[in-house]
Amino acid sequence: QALPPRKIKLIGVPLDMGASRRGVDMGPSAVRVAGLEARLEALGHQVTDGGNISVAIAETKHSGEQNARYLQEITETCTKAAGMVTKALEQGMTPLVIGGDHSVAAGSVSGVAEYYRHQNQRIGLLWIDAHGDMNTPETSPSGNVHGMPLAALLGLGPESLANICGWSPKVLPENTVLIGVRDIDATEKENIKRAGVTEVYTMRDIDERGMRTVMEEALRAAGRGTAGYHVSLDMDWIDPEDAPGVGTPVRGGATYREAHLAMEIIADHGRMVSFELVEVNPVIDEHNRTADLAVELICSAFGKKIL
Ligand code: HAR
Ligand code: MN
Ligand code: MN
Ligand code: MN
Repeated sequence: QALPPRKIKLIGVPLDMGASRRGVDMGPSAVRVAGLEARLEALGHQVTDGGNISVAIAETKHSGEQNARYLQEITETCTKAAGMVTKALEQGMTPLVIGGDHSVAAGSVSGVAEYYRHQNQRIGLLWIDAHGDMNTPETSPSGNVHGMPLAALLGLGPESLANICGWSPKVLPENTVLIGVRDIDATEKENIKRAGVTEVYTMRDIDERGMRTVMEEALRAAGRGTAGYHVSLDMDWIDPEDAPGVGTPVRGGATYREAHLAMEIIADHGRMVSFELVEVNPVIDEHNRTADLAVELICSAFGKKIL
């Protein structure tokens, strides 16, 4: 049904030190329990589960600077994630990273960018999220690092995250696209401007212009001059009605069908080089239905069609 078949490398990252609400460290387990491997293999893909990256336990560590708590531990985890992602691509596999909080993206996107850099190519980035994740330690209202990974990838900081793999920035602003945002801090808004990111599609854009139009424009920008794009899907993008089990729910998100349609369009274009799904929080989920939706959306992104 889903062609062409891919070799998929599953990488779990049970990280929750980037968030203040606990529990997204159980995300990889919940998504596996929802049948990720079997459901992808039913589409004709070959899945190799690489297990979970080892992550420090918050209770055993000191949080460090309050404007970017656990930055050191998060950087260590992200560095490991980057290495695994680069290696998967070198082996001809498509990385599928399951978080964990969104700070892991500073690692996974770096790993993808590093692989393509060796081929003198750059990548695009689709950031699908209720939030901008464009804070720096200086602008963050919370000190939570999961509000900072996109700023790191664009080279605004925090420095230790920005410099994973030893270089920065990992993506250019013109190939970086925000989709579905509806909760942006005032200072964060400045950072988006400062970074030069203009491809920002808010929920209002989706309401007014429709998901189809928004996705076509988004994929064009992310794909322009790039080897392809990484998809970073924060489950809080979806309306809490359909995805209650997330770290930081925000009303007014994408509907069940809008979310599927976005993933189906990504699959149709065939230019996705890697995928990541983050912020599933089983502690506040309802009978694992957010994890189940996560698996459904991953299947759509990897080519599952209704007919
Ligand atoms: N903007 C807020 C902050 O930086 C909250 C953002 C973090 N929440 C997320 N990221 N789930 O997408 O603290
Ligand atoms: Mn298998
Ligand atoms: Mn996020
Ligand atoms: Mn978010």
